[in-house]
Amino acid sequence: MRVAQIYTALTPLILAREILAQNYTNVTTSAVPSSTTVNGTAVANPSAFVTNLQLSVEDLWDFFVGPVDTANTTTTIEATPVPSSSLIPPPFIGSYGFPPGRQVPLVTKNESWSFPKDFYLGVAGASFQIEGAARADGKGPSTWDVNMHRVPGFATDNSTGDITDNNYYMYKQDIARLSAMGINAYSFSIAWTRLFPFGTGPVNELGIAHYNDIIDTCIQYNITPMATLYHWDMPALLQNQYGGWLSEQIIGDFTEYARIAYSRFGDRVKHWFTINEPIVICTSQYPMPAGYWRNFSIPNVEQPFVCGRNILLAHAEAYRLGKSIIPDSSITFKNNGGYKVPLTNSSADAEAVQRAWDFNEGWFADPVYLTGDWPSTVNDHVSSFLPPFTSQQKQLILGSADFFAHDAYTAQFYMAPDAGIESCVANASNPLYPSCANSSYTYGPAQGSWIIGPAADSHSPWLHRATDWFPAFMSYINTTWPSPHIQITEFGFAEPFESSKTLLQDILWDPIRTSYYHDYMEAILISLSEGIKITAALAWSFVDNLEWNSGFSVRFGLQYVNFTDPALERHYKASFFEYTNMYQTYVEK
Ligand code: GBH
Repeated sequence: MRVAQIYTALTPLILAREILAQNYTNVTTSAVPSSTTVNGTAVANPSAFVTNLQLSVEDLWDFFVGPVDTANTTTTIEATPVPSSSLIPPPFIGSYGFPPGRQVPLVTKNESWSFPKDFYLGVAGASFQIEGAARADGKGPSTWDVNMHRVPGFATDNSTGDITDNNYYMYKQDIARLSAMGINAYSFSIAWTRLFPFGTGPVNELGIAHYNDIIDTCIQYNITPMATLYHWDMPALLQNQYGGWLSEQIIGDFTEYARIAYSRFGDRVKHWFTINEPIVICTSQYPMPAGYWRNFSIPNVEQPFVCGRNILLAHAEAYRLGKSIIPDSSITFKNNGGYKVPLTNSSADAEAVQRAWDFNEGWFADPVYLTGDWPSTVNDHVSSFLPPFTSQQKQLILGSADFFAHDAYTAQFYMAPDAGIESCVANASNPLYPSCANSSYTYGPAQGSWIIGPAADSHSPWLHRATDWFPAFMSYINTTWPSPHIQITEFGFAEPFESSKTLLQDILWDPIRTSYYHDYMEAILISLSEGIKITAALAWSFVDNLEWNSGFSVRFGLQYVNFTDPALERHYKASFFEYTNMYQTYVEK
């Protein structure tokens, strides 16, 4: 038996022991009216009995998660200056390592390209993926803490977020290392469960103090802090009480959380993202693993859309509230998805591409940037089980963003299903239903069936270096969902086989990721030269981290971390130097 399974079996005993140990004297129990019958006689139904038992944050951990691992270092580490020997770019960055006197390939700068002076050269991370310190300082458990500990195989390598990068204690050094590389913006996420251990109710001042210091440290290093309120770490209690994003109750609780974050940090943080990638939350995090959470009997196939409805409303409420608390703020949500290329120029493939946009980006972007409502294809699908938005709700949603934020990693081909779109739309058991857009990573046979670009690590099969499509992608966003400017809030690459390399210097030379950043920065420059207002590039991620269900077996970092080394020391990879080199080469002086 795995440790997690043993623990699941033991939990009721441990909980009972804890309760006795803490001498709960005021436990009362009652039967809410509900009856069943025994031999034809009505009796109280025991499944409706309740208790007023009070649970502390620690009880919650014992109940939901059990013991967690702790890092070697559990106090905040002061930053030490980055030694200049760590800041020497590899010989192939910015020039070529040919010996003097030889012929060298032509390396020139395109003088018609530039990054504006106020362009954000940034990096991004997310609380659950980097912080660790899972039970420290009053933090409550999130759904990710629970699932990773309890659900066998939830992460392919059985990892948890207990320690990961230990950024909760190492953030000062992390920020100093970003500054030493010339980074001027840091996009981090706040763990809801650090501010509100229960998701709602009392505010944890130790959590506030932590993010206060992250923000102050950024400012000390001239790095603009950008905060995301929700990057997937749902308070476990809210998931269990009412289903998290599946209940309208989340709107009020999320808005209260946002209110505290805005009012405590808004004097220094002006850049806010309400929610990271609602598409991913609603389509791949719901339904929650069966048997671990209270079931609210919403059919599995409806859950993504129930979630989508509540997220849109919660985002819109949080946006309006943010603008009232921090008038000089810039707020939006982070949309995501790759560029969608029609496989052929047939009208059926064009329709499939449109449906793919509708059921991905358009699902959230159309309501916020265009109409206050979903695309008609999505509405056609949900109208049988969801109430339409009222005109008040539409007004609330429409315009609830100051700019367009996109996590734009890659591109993919789309085409109509073999049996046609219509027959798929009429058949709910078709695996492509309801979008009914088929997809592929390879060109069609007429183009030789080549892949769209070099593949990333096999644990991230969705990701290819397909940066050539980026300028078309940006002009699509610019014309489809007009907004004052666009930020690339995440982009990055998982170097193939990186986690099977053993030699440090070998790991640090990451050729495909390096070329990804090179080409991506050129693509942004092309978009800028076409007049598209892109104001930020935020690379994912500044350090190797916990890649959700792929655990630590896939790496997105611009810095390497050996997770078996208790010091969790960071090392710059070649790609980091290429990223900043491209910016330095092209930023207006
Ligand atoms: C980002 O999402 C996340 O915001 C970030 O936390 C994460 O670490 C980073 O990506 C790197 O993955 O495997 O075919 O089912 C990027 C968008 C959407 C990409 C879900 C992967 C799964 C596709 N992600 N998608 S598939």
